[in-house]
Amino acid sequence: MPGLTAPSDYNQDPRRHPELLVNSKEPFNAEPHRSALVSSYITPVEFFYKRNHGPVPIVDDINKYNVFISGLIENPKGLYMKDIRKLPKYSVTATLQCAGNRRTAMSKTKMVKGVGWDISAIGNAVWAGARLADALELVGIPKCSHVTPSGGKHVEFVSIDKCKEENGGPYKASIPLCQATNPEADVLLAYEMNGEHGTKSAMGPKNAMFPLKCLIAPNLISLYNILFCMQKTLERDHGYPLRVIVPGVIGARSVKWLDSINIIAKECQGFFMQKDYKMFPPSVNWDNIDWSTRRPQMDFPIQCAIGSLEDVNKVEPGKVTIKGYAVSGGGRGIERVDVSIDGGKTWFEASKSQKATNTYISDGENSDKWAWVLFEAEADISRSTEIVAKAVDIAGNVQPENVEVIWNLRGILNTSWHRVHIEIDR
Ligand code: MTE
Ligand code: MO
Repeated sequence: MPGLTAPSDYNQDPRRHPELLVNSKEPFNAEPHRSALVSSYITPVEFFYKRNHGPVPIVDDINKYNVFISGLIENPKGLYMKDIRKLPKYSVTATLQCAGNRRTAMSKTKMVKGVGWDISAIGNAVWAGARLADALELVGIPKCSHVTPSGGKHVEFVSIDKCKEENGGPYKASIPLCQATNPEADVLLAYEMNGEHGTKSAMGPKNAMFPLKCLIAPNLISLYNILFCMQKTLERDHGYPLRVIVPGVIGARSVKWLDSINIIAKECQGFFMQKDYKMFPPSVNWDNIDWSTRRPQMDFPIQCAIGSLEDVNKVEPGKVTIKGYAVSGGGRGIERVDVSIDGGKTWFEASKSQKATNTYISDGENSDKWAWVLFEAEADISRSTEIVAKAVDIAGNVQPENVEVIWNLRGILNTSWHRVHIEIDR
């Protein structure tokens, strides 16, 4: 692939914030602390969870980089970064959530396979880029198409990273053509995240600029960026130079380091679509699993979690702040968040907010229907107890009470009521 290469080892992976909780080093999988996650409506890039399946690709020459669009269309075409940046720019505030979020809690019921995550394999960012629907128009596919004249019904995104699960092949996924070409679905070819300046070069241990960038104050970093790399870009971990963002859908479909787009008749047959990220019933185990019986998971279900309290927090008797996030898939907003301080016997409603705390959010922002809400409640606690949160979305969908009833062998979509035990320190 011109302009973009995929290393076979992790020596050239970027440096990451030392406070991230690392769940796997190679490939790099890490999440922020709960309290850091819920302290801002927009998740700062350095604290945004990172979920890689292989070494992070490297851009050798951004001018040579292009995305080749082909398959069941008349005129295949390569789009260079300059072509994509020429298309109208949209900013979409969208929550990205890994299907494996809260897996560690599910594995306590019974062992599951997969990277362990606490509640922070999720983040809310302002993604900016071109609409996929506009890019597909450049190759002759009209808006809101269900099928191309030659029978294309799905849009496949192919990366270049080397993934063990694909036997060293690239990560890939697809979405239906009607979603890809529907401007209202807000699917983006994103080249910016939170209006930040990404670190473009390989920042391995050998890179001399690293200590400088890491140690100097944030405003000096901005100055460095303004002087040396004017253009805002994604960070390498999040897909530099270009990634797909599919709002309202599990993170696995938002392919990073986009290399090519294929218009295909049947959904993508890659590992991550067909042999992973599918929701099985609790009765299915590794001996009787038949992957073909289930569809690839797309929209994520209603979810919420408390971030201001760790499990088994020791607190002083008195006021406790219960703060967290709530989000639903498919653009369904949050209707309310219920909180209980007696293990779920009685409930009261938390206040919720979607107010931007950052100034750049007003810059061309178009919608927050894909974004989480933060909720907050205060309660007087006098004895050790279990604090619980559960959300309801605008379609009236609720979360399951217990994790046992949704247990599945891959440990995905743990959306059970979120509980934290707190103990009174006397
Ligand atoms: N795209 C590529 N090319 N390689 C990957 O490993 N991981 C996917 C998705 N896109 C992945 C990818 C998964 S499972 C998730 S949850 C999100 O990217 C994570 O995005 P982030 O690392 O920017 O948070
Ligand atoms: Mo994921």
